[in-house]
Amino acid sequence: MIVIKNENDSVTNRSSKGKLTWIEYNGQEVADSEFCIQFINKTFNIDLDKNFSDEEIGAGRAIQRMVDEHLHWTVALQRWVYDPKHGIDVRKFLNIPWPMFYMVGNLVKKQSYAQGVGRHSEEEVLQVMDEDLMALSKFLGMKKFMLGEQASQTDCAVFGMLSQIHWHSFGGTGETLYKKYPNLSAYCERMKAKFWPDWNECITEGWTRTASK
Ligand SMILES: N[C@@H](CCC(=O)N[C@@H](CS)C(=O)NCC(=O)O)C(=O)O
Repeated sequence: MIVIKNENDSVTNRSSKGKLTWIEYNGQEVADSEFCIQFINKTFNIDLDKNFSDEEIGAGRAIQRMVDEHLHWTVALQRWVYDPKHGIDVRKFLNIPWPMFYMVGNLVKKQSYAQGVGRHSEEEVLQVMDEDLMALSKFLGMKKFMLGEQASQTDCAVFGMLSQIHWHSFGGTGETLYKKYPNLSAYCERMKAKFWPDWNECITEGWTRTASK
C-alpha cells in the first residue's frame, strides 16, 4: 500500500469550482474527488482497478456514478432537511452553529431541486435512497469489496458515501434504511480496518477536537 503524506486544509476553503473535495499537490490545484483520484493515479502510477476485468470495471463505474450523483443527494436531503424537521439534532453531533446549519440546509434544498432529486416528496426520496442501498447490498453480496476480493476505485466512492450514513446518521431515517442491509455495515467496518488503522487519530469527533494526524 502506498501512503501519501498529506495535510488537511480548512473545510471552509473551496476549490476553484466552489466545492469540496479538492487537493493541492506541489502548488497545483485539482478539484472534484473524481479528478483527484485520476490525478493521484497518474502522478503516483497507481491503478486501483488492475485486478479486474473490463466488465467489472464498467459495472464499478456505473455504481460510482449512482453513488456520487444520486445517492449523495438523498443522503444530503435526509441529513440537512428531513431529519432536522423530525427533531433529530444533527447540529449537536456536527457541532456547528445554527446559522451555518440553516445555510447548508437551504443550499442542499436549492441544489438538489436543480439536480432533480430534490423535486420528489420526502417519501419518494427515501424510497429511491432505499433502492440505491439495496442495489449496493445486492451487488456487494458476499464479496469482501465491491468488485471482489481486492478493493478497487469503486470502493473509494462507495465507502466515502456509506461512511456518512454508517458513522454520521445519528439515528436518522438514513440509518434505519441502511440497517436493513447488514452486509453494507460489515463492508464499512472492513474498509476502515484495512485502510484506516489510524482512524481515531484522523477524526475530529464532530469538530470537537483537533485530529492528531
Ligand atoms: N462530485 C463532487 C461533489 C462535490 C460536492 O457536492 N461537495 C459538496 C460537499 S459534500 C460541497 O462542496 N458543497 C458546497 C457547495 O456546493 O457550496 C466531488 O465528488 O468532489
